[in-house]
Amino acid sequence: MRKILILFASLSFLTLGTRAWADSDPSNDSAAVTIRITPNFERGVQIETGSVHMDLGLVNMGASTQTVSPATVTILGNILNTELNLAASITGGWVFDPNQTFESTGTNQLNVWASFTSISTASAPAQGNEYFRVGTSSGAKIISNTNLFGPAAVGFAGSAGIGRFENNAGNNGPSPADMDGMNPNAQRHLWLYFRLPDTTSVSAEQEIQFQFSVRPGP
Ligand SMILES: [Ca+2]
Ligand SMILES: [Ca+2]
Repeated sequence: MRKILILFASLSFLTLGTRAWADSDPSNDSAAVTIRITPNFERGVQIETGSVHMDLGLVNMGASTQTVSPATVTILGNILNTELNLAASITGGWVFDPNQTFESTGTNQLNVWASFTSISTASAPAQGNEYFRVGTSSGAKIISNTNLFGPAAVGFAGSAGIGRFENNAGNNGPSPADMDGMNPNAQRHLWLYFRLPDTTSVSAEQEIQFQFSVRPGP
């Protein structure tokens, strides 16, 4: 019995010997410094129209015409996940057609489409369900009650999928054509398609301008 008591006392002493005690002011037992760095990022867009015929010339009333060479749109900068907004205007007296239909019915109402493809698409696409299509959520037609349009999202603002002015390749096409979440140096081809109204009240040349601006995705 005496041996057991001695062993117990020895174990208790060992336990007490390894116990740590807090010092009198624990608040200064560690210190840290925080450095702040803000990325000086850049987000931009560039359009090259080198071989695009910008003057489509004399076009018959009710007829269709389109750009036969693409304008190349390049995403610039060093930050990921860039998307585009499109604004457009007509100078000369005409207005945009107000409906997501293939034909306009009103005097001076110009049907205008803008479609993006991957840069592997080198020849002008035909109008159909994939390119220059109509539709409220994914149509490629610019509609307005006036000569001014937008700015409106190309693709989807806040999400991904097959949005406006994109082709049906959407997010999963055989080649990159998605207009959602693009990264620096991404390139797309822009094609423009027009169908004239059957009647006009003005004879002057009509000038259609397309303006792209960047926005952060998704
Ligand atoms: Ca998006
Ligand atoms: Ca998309």
